[in-house]
Amino acid sequence: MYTQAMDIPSPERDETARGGPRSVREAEYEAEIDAKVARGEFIEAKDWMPEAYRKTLVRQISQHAHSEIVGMLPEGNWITRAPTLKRKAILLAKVQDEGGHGMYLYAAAETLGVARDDLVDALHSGKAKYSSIFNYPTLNWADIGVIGWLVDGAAIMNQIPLCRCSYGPYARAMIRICKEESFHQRQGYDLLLTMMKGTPEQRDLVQDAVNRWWWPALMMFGPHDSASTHSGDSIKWGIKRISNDDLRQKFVDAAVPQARVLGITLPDPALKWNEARGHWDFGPIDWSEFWNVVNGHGQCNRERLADRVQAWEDGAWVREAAMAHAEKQRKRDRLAA
Ligand code: FAQ
Repeated sequence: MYTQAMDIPSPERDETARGGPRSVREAEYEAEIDAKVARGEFIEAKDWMPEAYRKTLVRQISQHAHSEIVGMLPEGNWITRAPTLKRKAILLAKVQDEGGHGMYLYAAAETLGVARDDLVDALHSGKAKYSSIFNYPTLNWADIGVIGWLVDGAAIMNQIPLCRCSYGPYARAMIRICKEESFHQRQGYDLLLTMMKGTPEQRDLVQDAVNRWWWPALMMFGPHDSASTHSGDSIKWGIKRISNDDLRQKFVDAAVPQARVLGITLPDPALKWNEARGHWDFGPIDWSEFWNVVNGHGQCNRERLADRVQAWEDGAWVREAAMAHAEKQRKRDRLAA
């Protein structure tokens, strides 16, 4: 259902996927792909591609799509409690945007020959990952501003280079997504600036939210480069352009002056400008917390998945109605023809 798959049967590709020997033709194709990547050209859905390249794209794009969809939950929780009509309208638009990003990304993944139902099943059964960040709770209104500032800020830092990723459908989806994420980041920062001009209690709420979200935001960039299993291949294939640690550093360098303008303290006593490196040094990340959350044991993992499964089940009638309508339309078209 809903697949836009273009999975053209390829005995050669299937043989290699099973770990069989590479044919001379396949080695030639692979050299062609490497040359295309080196020239900065896109690989498109109908082009031949190495099976491992296709698999890594399906993994990354679908996990990215799941993150956008699960990412609607922490903020969605605050739509009914937004303090003004303006903030409610902004938050509604933002959460809808995240839903849209999930849809573009599922569609991009489908061009690689996978069905959306299978991707969604993998999320619901806990087989597929989604970003660790969405397993933290949103406890006060300032969390909404901090998600915009830090979480969307980290997302943009990671996603701008994906606009130049070697797979055309993913790169093109990222262009629009990044434009929208940029609005998300600004609305979050604006919300925080407003709260910081308010009462001492409002300023305390902002500081409390920053204290809770800072380290999880740094974890969004993925494990340390030395522990990043996929980076080597992904950088070789032009999927990832910048390593996890380099992006994390760029994010810290951008966030420190923004924190100063806001008037909050980042919860890291080791933050220090390093003149020689031309970057901000920062303290060690608690990787045991990161892996704990990634492996399903964070504060909200169970709740998030349960909410997604419930939403999927509640929406079954909509999918069935759409399919029934499409079937009726097809019959009508056949009769008319
Ligand atoms: N959380 O070898 P690497 C957003 C996994 S969207 C959970 O370094 P890779 C918008 C990784 O999958 C946020 N798992 O992996 C928004 C792999 O496991 P696997 C999502 C993580 O792929 C804002 C293993 O660790 N963004 O925020 C995480 O080369 C506000 C080894 O890692 C994207 O998905 C993590 N943080 O690099 C929405 C961007 N990090 O698959 C609502 C696209 C790593 O072998 C509100 N993705 N893992 O089982 C990427 O750029 C990359 O996939 C990375 C990870 C950088 C996330």
